[in-house]
Amino acid sequence: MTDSAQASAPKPSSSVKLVLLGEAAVGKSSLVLRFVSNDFHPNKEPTIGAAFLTQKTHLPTRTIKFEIWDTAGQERFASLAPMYYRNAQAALVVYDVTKKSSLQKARHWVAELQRQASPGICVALVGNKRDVVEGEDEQGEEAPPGAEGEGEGAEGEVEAGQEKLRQVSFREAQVYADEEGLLFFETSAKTGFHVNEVFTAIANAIPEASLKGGRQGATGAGAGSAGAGTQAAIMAGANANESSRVNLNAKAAEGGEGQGCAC
Ligand SMILES: Nc1nc2c(ncn2[C@@H]2O[C@H](COP(=O)(O)OP(=O)(O)O)[C@@H](O)[C@H]2O)c(=O)[nH]1
Ligand SMILES: [Mg+2]
Repeated sequence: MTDSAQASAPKPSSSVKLVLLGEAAVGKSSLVLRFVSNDFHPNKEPTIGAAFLTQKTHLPTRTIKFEIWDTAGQERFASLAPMYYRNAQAALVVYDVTKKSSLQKARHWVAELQRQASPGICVALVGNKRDVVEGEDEQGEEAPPGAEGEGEGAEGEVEAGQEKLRQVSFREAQVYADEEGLLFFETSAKTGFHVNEVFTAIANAIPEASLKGGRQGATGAGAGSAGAGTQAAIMAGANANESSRVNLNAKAAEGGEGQGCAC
């Protein structure tokens, strides 16, 4: 028997270093867990430092092996982030659609990437926890493309006395992503909604010229050799090589004018 993949000619394989950034508890680790293991933990413990995982995405013409650095969102780890986005070809900047402040934090990360990461980095803005607002969206106001009932009904028709859970509208984030040249998705790590799509879109958007073959992509901080689906929790600053440290003197500030990503 042959596998579903027809082994006529092996597809070229390339490694892509991808970093996840975003406020604590927006669901970065959960998105990675969904992508790598198709699993979800309702009470996921916070990431300490950063975690390294790998997963492959098969495109029609090539295989992309993502080398994923999942960073901790807490402020005390923020200064370590450059170690992880340095040399990254892709970044997921994640916010939580039920938490307005997390989009603000995402904007800061985008600005920092535009100033300090590799010029051609492909950045995707990801609004996670879509499942939480599913019921509200069905009432019309914020229904994103693809959802039923889009655009119909008056604004804000949530039942009287009921607090709206959605704090970031699809349109607001879409407009921002368009302005900055970012890919944009709303996702749910809980249900798996759009999770594979984010990674496939990134894989498709990485310019051919910046794809490296073999192991060359694994040049991140203390890049280990964790196998597919394994997790090597890196206590950033403890295990990371001294030589991997970078100058952290530039602080994130708003209004950074960077060039758009290559995607
Ligand atoms: N309802 C819902 N909860 C989520 C989703 N993604 C993550 N969570 C929960 O949000 C909390 C924080 O998730 P985690 O992945 O640790 O966030 P991180 O700090 O950004 O890595 C955990 O309790 C998760 O179970 C999602 O898509 N929907
Ligand atoms: Mg985490």
